[in-house]
Amino acid sequence: MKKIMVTGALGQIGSELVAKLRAEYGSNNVLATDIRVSDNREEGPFERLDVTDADNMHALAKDFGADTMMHMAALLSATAEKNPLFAWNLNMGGLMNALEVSRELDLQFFTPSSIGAFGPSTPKQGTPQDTLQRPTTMYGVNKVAGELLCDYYFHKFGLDTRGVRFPGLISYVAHPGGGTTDYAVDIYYKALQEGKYTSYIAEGTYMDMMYMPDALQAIVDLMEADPSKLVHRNAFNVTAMSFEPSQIAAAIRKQIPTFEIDYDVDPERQAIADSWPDAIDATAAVEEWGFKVDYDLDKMTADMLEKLQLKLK
Ligand code: AKB
Repeated sequence: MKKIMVTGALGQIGSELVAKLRAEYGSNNVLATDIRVSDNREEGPFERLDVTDADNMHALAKDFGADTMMHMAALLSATAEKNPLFAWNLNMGGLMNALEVSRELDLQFFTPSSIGAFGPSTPKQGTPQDTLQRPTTMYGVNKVAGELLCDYYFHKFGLDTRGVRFPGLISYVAHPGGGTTDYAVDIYYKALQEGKYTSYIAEGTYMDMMYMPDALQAIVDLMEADPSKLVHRNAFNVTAMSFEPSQIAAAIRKQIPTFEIDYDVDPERQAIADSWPDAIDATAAVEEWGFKVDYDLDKMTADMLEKLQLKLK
């Protein structure tokens, strides 16, 4: 049975990932850690951890008897752009510590990269797995460096590092904090609460997206994959859909016919979105470890609105 330590466990992905892993592998086999304090500790082991504190990270992983590290703690793109030095220290310092602890204790390792690892010179349509990566954001610089570091630890030390490039992730559970793709979550809340949404991303701006259940399954599937089948190890392109704001609005209108969208573009987040691909190609993930998704835009929208309605009651 696996013993998995998760950093950033109260974040957008972490909070649902911990629940999924506990359901798959048993509550006591998943140690949730975060810089914040959890209010539902009774669901399984939880420890406070600042990922820039390497000694504490090592001690927690060792005491828990971890055999797997899932390093999720990171600042997202828009927040990182507001405080680039802090982002470098947290995103790179945290990752380096997590890789070192994993090397010292021989842990299987997962960390997510992002579509943010691509830049304006990357092909925008059908973005290949292996392509130009010259991002123009601090988040993107961190993600490319992180992908390379994870590959380095695999080749140099034989560490079993694995990762995906996530697109925007959409969920009704935890709110994303400080991402560029967050509009695609906010829009569902506003649709139910106010019947209208003002988008900070311009009409016509395509970005890749995925519903959280598919993202969590992708992590589990990649970590369970036969290593002999993996040509790539880190940063597999994964995506479920690509849309622009008026298309998600149209999908919502199928459920809420009176829903309206207008635009008040935020130049900073728009510039980030413009530097990212429109639609990436996930063929390598499909071929090497059977990546698949259950949700397209309409199915996700129906589920989001149903679950969110219950949550907002
Ligand atoms: C963000 O918008 O920063 C993230 C991402 C695509 O990595 N959701």
